[in-house]
Amino acid sequence: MWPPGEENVRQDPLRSKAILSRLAGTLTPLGRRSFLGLGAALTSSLAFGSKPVLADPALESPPADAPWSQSIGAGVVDRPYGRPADTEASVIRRNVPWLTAGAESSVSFSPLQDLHGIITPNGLFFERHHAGRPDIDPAQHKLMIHGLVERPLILTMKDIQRFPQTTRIHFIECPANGGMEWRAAQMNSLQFRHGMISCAEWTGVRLSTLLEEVGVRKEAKWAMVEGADGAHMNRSLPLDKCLDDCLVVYAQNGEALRPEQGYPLRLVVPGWEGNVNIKWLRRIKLGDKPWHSREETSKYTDLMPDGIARGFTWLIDAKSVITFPCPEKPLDRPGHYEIRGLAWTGNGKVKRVDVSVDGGVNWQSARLHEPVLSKALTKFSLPWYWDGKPALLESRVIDETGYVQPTIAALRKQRGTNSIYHNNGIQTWQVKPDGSVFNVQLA
Ligand SMILES: Nc1nc2c(c(=O)[nH]1)N[C@H]1C(S)=C(S)[C@@H](COP(=O)(O)O)O[C@H]1N2
Ligand SMILES: [Mo]
Repeated sequence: MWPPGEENVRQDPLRSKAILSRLAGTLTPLGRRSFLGLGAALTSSLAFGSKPVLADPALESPPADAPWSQSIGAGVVDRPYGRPADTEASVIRRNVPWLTAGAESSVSFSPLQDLHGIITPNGLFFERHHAGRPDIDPAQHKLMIHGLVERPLILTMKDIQRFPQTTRIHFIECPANGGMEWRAAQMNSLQFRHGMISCAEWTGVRLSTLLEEVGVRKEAKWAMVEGADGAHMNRSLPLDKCLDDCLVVYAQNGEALRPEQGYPLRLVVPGWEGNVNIKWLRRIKLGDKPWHSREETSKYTDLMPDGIARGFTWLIDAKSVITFPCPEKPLDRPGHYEIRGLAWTGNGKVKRVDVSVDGGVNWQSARLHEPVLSKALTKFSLPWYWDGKPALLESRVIDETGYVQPTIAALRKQRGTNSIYHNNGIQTWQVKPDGSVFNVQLA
């Protein structure tokens, strides 16, 4: 609701001093009063433009016809599979060439700055491959389920599609998202800083249904899940999670999975780190202990300051980011804006998102946009009048378990700076007087 009630305004006295000194001399003093004052300004002027427009004679007759209004457009046969407008050609996945030795074991980041909803279009879903993208013939692809089961099985794609269908919306985030920022802000870009997250509507069969079909032996405690790519990427998953909410999917946003996302079959492990969401899924083996595969020993562990590595850190803790404004989408000029962003948590639903425009001194609750789904991206927004002065924009999510997204400083205090994965620290965007936006970290 706008204007915000008093209960929506929070202050963090610990951060006030440091931040206000950073902004010293450039910002008018902030506090509850200035936010309520801003509320009054917004409600009294609903139009976003400043001039009254009704008297303009240019608005009395229909608009002049542009070239595209003077002829017949293209027919329906030139695009049997649709694609975006040519003028949207810059809205693409991008990779960082220096990050990996080659393009086959690499990552492409989703252009979050150009996306408007909680669903990532299939062609823009981020990619992370360890041995490139295999091209698989679905007629030959099979899923083997064996190990500690009563009736080992090999299923074809046709077999799998006969089981009862389930559809759910979930995000997938690579835990390395933001992994370059443990020591300092490095990537001056929303796409490269946060683009290893995407969200889709997945359709397939519950893993629990398949496990019921093969019959889980009572000694079974773990499942090893393995891909058909050249890496045969594999991970160990506790059986409880497999039986809880994992999906074996063949469709993404209503059509067959894209090859990049694991066509013809992938595992979706809701709310857990991207790496366990095995693509090109070809085998599930049940056992009584974890496998300690490469991906859970030399990778996907977090080296703590005392030299001990945390392992099996599957959960994606609550995280959020402001997607407008951002380095790619600066502000044109002072005036009314809507701060927009995305929040998510592997722990269930997003409960609240707070937004600060002064580096975490004052916080207001943002509006959460429906639908708010479990282990899915959630959209938030907050009206903002930018007065043309420097600002430090931050968002902070609180999930339904009460977990509060930490600052990067707090994360460092706990985990040091050796980690790559699971950086869910609060993002700060610095807005300069010319409207440009920069990735910064506050001490
Ligand atoms: N078989 C297989 N599965 C895989 C991978 C892989 O290289 N091979 N990469 C993993 C990693 S590290 C991540 S973050 C997610 C990325 O999923 P996406 O490419 O659909 O975004 O897939 C996971 N599943
Ligand atoms: Mo990953």
